[in-house]
Amino acid sequence: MPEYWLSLGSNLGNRKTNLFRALKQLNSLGTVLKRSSVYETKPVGTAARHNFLNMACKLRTQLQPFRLLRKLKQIETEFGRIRTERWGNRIIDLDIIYWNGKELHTNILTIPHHLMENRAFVLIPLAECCADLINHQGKSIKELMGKLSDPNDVRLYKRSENSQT
Ligand code: A4P
Ligand code: MG
Repeated sequence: MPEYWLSLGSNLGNRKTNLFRALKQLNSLGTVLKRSSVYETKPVGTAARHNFLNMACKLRTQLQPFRLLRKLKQIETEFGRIRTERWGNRIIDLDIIYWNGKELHTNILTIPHHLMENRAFVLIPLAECCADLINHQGKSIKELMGKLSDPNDVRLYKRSENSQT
């Protein structure tokens, strides 16, 4: 059955609640096998102004990539996400990072996610779950992390803040 690594992000409303509500929704699409801790991250790009909470998870589901993308967008819409500017503030953002070590290059969907390898807010949570995971170019998450320019923009959200309740 397909397995995906996803990145979750929120910088509007109750950010932590948004992440855990999204995880619950993801569980209805299959099984969330692993999740990282929650990280507080400085916004990347000029359009977002508030700090994000980010998390990574591993999802096993029967859905093939395009169907999964459609479901992720549905969840984002149900959360009330309104797409304004690219890279702008959002209640929830759900991105597909990896898919069974396979690649996909289309206008609608690119896997691995085209920017993930430069982004501390994606790589650091992912590394907590799977530092040894090897990407399509034979590089591990750990290796990719070594090249990050902004690792200090990501910090573990406090332990008390990290529980689900
Ligand atoms: N799309 C293509 N490939 C994928 C993929 N692998 N996963 C397409 C998900 N979507 C993919 O996405 C735009 C289009 O990308 C989708 O219609 C889909 O067909 P979107 O979610 O509508 O818009 P977006 O999220 O603003 O664009 P994008 O390019 O996904 O931005 P990112 O990369 O998600 O960046 N700073 C911090 N600290 N933390 C964050 O989480 N997020 C962003 C958004 C900017 N800055 C951030 C964070
Ligand atoms: Mg996105």
